[in-house]
Amino acid sequence: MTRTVPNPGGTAPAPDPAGPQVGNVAVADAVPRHASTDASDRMAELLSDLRSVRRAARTVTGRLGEEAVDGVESACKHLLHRLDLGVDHTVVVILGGTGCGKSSLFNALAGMEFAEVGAIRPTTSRPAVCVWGDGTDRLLRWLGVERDMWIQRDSTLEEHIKELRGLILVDLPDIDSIAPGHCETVNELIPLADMLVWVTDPVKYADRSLHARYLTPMREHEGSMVVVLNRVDTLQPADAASVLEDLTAQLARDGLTQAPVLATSAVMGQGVEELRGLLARATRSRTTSVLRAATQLREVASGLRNAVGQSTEPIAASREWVESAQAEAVEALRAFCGAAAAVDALAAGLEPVSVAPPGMDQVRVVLLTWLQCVLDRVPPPWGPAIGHTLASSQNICARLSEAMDGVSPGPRPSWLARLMRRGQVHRERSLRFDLDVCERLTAVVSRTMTAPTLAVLEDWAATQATLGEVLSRAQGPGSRSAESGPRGATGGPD
Ligand SMILES: Nc1nc2c(ncn2[C@@H]2O[C@H](COP(=O)(O)OP(=O)(O)O)[C@@H](O)[C@H]2O)c(=O)[nH]1
Ligand SMILES: [Mg+2]
Repeated sequence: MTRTVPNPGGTAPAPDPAGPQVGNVAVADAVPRHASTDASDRMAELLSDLRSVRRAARTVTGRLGEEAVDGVESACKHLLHRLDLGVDHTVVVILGGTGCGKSSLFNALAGMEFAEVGAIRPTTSRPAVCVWGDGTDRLLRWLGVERDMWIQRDSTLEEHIKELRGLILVDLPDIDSIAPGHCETVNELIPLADMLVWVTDPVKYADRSLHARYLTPMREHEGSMVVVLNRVDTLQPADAASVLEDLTAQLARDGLTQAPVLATSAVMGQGVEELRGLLARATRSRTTSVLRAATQLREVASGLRNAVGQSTEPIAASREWVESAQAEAVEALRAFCGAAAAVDALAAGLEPVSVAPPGMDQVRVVLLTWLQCVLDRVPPPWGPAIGHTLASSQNICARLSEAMDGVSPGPRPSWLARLMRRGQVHRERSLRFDLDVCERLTAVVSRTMTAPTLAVLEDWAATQATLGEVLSRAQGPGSRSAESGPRGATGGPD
């Protein structure tokens, strides 16, 4: 009574030939302690993506301010912290509504009565943890589990204990608990879990709190989820099949089409072995934590990309319109400083010409026209970001005065040259003068307006490219979803 579970392929780790150690006990069994090539490749890819997202966030912060990247750095640090704690252990949380049998399933998997089971609800108020193997202290501290709430299963002899080595199973309070603090505890632990086992039962499987508050918003993480319909012993087999079908249809409406759905009875033992096998494979694959972290990072990258805004044109096109904005600005300044009239006068052989640097009001007009052009072309918040990097009108005025200092058409041509070459000599002089003025104006506009604008646009394009790469890699040929569908992120039923 299980939704078909595909082979995720390539996730099975290679055994460690050196005979790895847990504490001082050799673990030469089916549970390899070193990452397989697949696991280390995925880890390397994830670390590189993490670096990229942090770099993108830093670039954006430099341009748009802290608020634009709110939470990105802390989310990345959280993921790095989890990865730093190692992939040898897999944190699986059991969660769901009151009385569905979470604690009973926990005990059935643990093979002992450790979690409090109760007819009076809600019973579980603090997370109870069962650890298979050792070396988990740092992880348990990170999870915030109190010492009296965890128990260790360690044996090199008992098969069912050996196969779960590396598993950290957490029994959580109820997601629909009315008791204060229970929901908060659950919500705090969800981001820390490598895998989530959602437990429901024939009475509660359509509950809004489960579907609307948790499953639908978390559908992107379905690759790290398992859904369990517990208490099937309370139904006739035919009814159990139809409830399971109904639940599967509801999950599809939530956006979950790949997560395994199991039917269990914690008290009768039905489906418990299947669930145990699934957890064993997820733990053994040693990619479960990496894949969950990758999904979390994808969510962060996607949020950042939305905040940053998507470009509608390539950077080359942006360069083109910035160049033409520069030409317009130079033309306006040329007119404001009297150069356009002076050039005409010189061409007509008139003297003297007077050219003065543009005034503050004129520079302001040029700056505002520039900004309007920017705001028309780039989405918020990049327009204001460019505005902040442009030089002030005072600064531009000062630079223009400096640049225009000493500009002159040069000495008047001799009477002989005028006589011999007629109007040609005036045209040449006027053109030379015009070129000199335009070069001086262009140098100032380029430094104070064009270069800062392009620098921001290039940062924007680079940020988008970086985030696009991270997000497309997540869907590319090497990704979990492309290999085996999101279900592979459980690490794998194989
Ligand atoms: N018939 C039946 N009863 C169950 C099953 N699982 C749990 N229960 C009972 O349901 C009640 C609540 O169980 P508990 O594990 O505390 O649920 P939790 O609140 O989800 O942790 C207890 O009386 C259990 O004995 C099951 O699979 N079948
Ligand atoms: Mg409980």
